[in-house]
Amino acid sequence: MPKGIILKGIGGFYYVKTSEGVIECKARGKFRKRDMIPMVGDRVDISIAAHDATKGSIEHIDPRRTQLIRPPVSNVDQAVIVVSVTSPNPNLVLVDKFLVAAENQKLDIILCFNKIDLDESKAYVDLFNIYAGSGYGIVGTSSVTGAGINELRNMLEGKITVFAGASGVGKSSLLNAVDPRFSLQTGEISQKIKRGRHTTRHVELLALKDGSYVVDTPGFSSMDLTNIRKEELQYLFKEFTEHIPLCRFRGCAHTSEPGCSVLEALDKNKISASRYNNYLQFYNQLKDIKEWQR
Ligand SMILES: Nc1nc2c(ncn2[C@@H]2O[C@H](COP(=O)(O)OP(=O)(O)OP(=O)(O)O)[C@@H](O)[C@H]2O)c(=O)[nH]1
Ligand SMILES: [Mg+2]
Ligand SMILES: [Zn+2]
Repeated sequence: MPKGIILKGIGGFYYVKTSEGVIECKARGKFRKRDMIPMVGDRVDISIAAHDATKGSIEHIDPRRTQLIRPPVSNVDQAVIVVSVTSPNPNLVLVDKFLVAAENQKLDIILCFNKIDLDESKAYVDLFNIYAGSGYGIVGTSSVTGAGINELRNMLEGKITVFAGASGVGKSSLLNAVDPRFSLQTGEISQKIKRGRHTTRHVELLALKDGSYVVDTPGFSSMDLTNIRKEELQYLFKEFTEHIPLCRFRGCAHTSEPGCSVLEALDKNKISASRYNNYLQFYNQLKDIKEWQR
């Protein structure tokens, strides 16, 4: 039975990439009965229709390693969080929310600082420094000059990667630079369409030549963290984790406790003030959420 991966789903049809090409498939009724709806990213077994080799049926779905809700894609390995160094200016509160959400989904994370061609004052060096201690992969790019694009492409190898970040930071432009065959809509056009009537955007896996996949997403301007418990938040700031066990008190919230190792690391600039302040801000927001409100 041919194996494949679901690239997209439209109106009850699933487009499955196999070694024989892309096959338009329906899902068997047994999935509906079991409440199992195929998702983009699913690895599947299909049967080919006897009368038409371009059509088929999904017979089996492999267990999902991961399952994102926004965007609805399974088996994602990593997220590239795109931040533009200027126009629009970086919003580090939002960036850290993206990072926390991606950590919470147990994704590998790459930080991509884009539009470095516009950054004459080299402000991106400060951004690099804020995140240098985080342990995330960091790359500086320009989809205009092509700087950093090879490096970025190498970071995608063999993985399913979701590109996320605020609107206008250059996600679609970067993907077009990584592979010009994608010809994704960028800039003004994409903005206009978003405000118009045709706001539906189908989630799609885009195949790179080497068998890697990428997913473009529409930019979002907010990120809800309220499903995260305040005690879990500390572990979603990656550079905190080595310090947490060294705090004097168990259950230390790292706000003003004596003998707090996170605060000590902040003092010694091992944790950046920007990251710490955002932790504190998110913590104070989560603190007031009751269990029943989740
Ligand atoms: N100077 C410069 N402009 C860029 C770069 N990357 C993207 N742009 C421009 O920034 C604008 C937004 O780019 P998009 O690729 O549409 O941004 P996006 O993140 O996909 O935006 P949404 O789809 O709305 O979330 C466009 O006008 C691009 O031409 C870059 O590296 N340098
Ligand atoms: Mg876009
Ligand atoms: Zn502490």
